[in-house]
Amino acid sequence: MTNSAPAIFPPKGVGDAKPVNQAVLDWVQEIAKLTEPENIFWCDGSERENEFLIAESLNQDVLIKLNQKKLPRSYLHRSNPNDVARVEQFTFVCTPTKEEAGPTNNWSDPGEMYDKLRGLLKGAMRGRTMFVIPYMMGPADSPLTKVGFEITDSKYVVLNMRIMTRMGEVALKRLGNDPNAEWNRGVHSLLDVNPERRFICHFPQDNTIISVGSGYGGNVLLSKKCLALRIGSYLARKQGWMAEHTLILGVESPEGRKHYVAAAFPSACGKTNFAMLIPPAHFKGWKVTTVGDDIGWLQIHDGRLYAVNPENGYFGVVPGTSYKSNPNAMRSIAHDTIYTNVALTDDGDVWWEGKDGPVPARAVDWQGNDWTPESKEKAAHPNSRFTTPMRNNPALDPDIEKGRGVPISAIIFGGRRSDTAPLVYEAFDWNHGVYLGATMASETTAAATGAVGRVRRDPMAMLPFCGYNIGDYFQHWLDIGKRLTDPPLIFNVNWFRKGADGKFLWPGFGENIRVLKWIIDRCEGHGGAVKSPIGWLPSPHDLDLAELDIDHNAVDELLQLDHEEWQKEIAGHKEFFDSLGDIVPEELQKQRQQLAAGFDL
Ligand code: GTP
Ligand code: SPV
Ligand code: MN
Repeated sequence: MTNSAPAIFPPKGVGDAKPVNQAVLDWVQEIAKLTEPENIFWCDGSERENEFLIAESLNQDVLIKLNQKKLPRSYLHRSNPNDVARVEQFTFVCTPTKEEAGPTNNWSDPGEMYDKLRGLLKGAMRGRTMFVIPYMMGPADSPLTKVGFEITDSKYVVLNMRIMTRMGEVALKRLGNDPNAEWNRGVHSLLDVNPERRFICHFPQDNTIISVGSGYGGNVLLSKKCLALRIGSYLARKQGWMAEHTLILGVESPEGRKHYVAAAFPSACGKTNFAMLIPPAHFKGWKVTTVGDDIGWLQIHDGRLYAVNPENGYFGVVPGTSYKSNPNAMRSIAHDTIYTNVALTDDGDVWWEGKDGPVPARAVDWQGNDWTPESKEKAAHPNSRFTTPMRNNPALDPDIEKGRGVPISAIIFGGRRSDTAPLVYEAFDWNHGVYLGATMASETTAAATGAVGRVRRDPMAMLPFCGYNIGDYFQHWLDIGKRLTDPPLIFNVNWFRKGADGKFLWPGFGENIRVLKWIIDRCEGHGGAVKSPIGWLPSPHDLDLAELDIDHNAVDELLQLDHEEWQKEIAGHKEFFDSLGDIVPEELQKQRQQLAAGFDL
């Protein structure tokens, strides 16, 4: 059991990378006094340290060694079955007033929450090792870059943070010894991995995160959703930039023209896949490169938006990943990868639903039970994940370390909608685009605990990640628009529309280049479109569908607006805005009225 693992005592030179900043040292002492660990392990992210922690993890059954011939330096981790996804119901934004957190966040009074968490953390690391992880989010020379420290009692967290962030010396160097420097305080403890004692809490005013009772993903890799999005969005509004749940990709035409786009899709709705897209044969000469697959930090420079990826690795959805759907991901996860909650085969390989090749006759499922193709349970958990360094990605963009970021030509919103939302359409202008983002909806997925497949409003794919009042967040988007002289065009896509037979109408994956090309055409001022009440829609002949095996009717269906569905949709927008109350900016109410008028409502 991960939570009862005894303290580890590393050899000399490992675990003693103490930072010089006194503010950090004081804070670590304060947390140590509270949690009473057996010893403190100061992480530096070095190869030697990593080897030591992997050896310890293998000893303590935190990791299982995979077939090193097939998957060099790769390991499997099985989480507690009660702990397999983000827990939105236990995620809190603790601001002085409830209004600051807004209607879409769980709120608690900071004083009360600190008291409760201190109670839970008291003596929580007795007999155990406390790891201190210094990390940096963003390229070394970016003005957007942030430093964080995560204290944790989980080796799995340390091993993952080393992949997901720029960890160790670079972070310490960036922080320096200024006692007033800005840095994020993160505290994580597994406790007894019990959902009743599981809280993911954010204190934006203190730049502090405390997470207890989980050992999984976005709940505990505090750099990711907690810092880069929830605290990040709070800081971004204060400091005039944007922190978004968005991939960033580069797309180069055969003529050598290159654009970058940012695409905000909710969890498990296709960001990693889109960011690593490989075009089909017909699109010879087109090339897509990955800047980021999950989070973008955007700033204004000379009236344009530029984006950096604050992360250093990918924590990606495994099921459905194959050489057919995402070859770049498959190559990335062929080595130096931590797999969580996938199935294990007899020869020490990993398996999951949707992988290439034959289904194994037997395997051990994600819970450690024997599995055969006849089993009712899935072999891999639907939210099983890989953690892999971004440098493993053959399609990594060369400008990943550019401090200013890459210039963004288009922002794409998208959700998982089996009906209503067409394959693609373009907003009339920035403010209309903000409306598209603010009203987007998507079917829930296994990335968070709770019902799957329920349509919910997920503004800008940030519903679970906006660290402050969503009305102020909408206004921040509108305000950013006012500062842009050359704003990106804004689009909405939906890869997931289904036909009457319940099957996806659009082939998706690599074929999404056909939609991306239309988007780029529009950015360059060519590319046909017809005006509709919801925005600019391509006609079938505006999309390059050559050599695509798709029915004409399917294309018509993908691009069609069903008036009845849209009447319901617009009612849904109103219902959502009404549920938020008077915090919705006037401009967005105006946009809604215009949209309704377009449908004679
Ligand atoms: P998070 O890491 O949770 O933020 O997810 P994500 O947005 O990066 O989603 P990801 O690319 O991992 O895709 C999630 C699931 O959707 C996987 O099972 C994919 O195989 C599937 N998927 C991705 N793109 C497409 C597509 O274009 N069409 C279809 N039908 N499925 C897709
Ligand atoms: C998401 O849920 O959007 C993820 C996975 O990217 S997690 O890191 O668990 O949040
Ligand atoms: Mn995500």
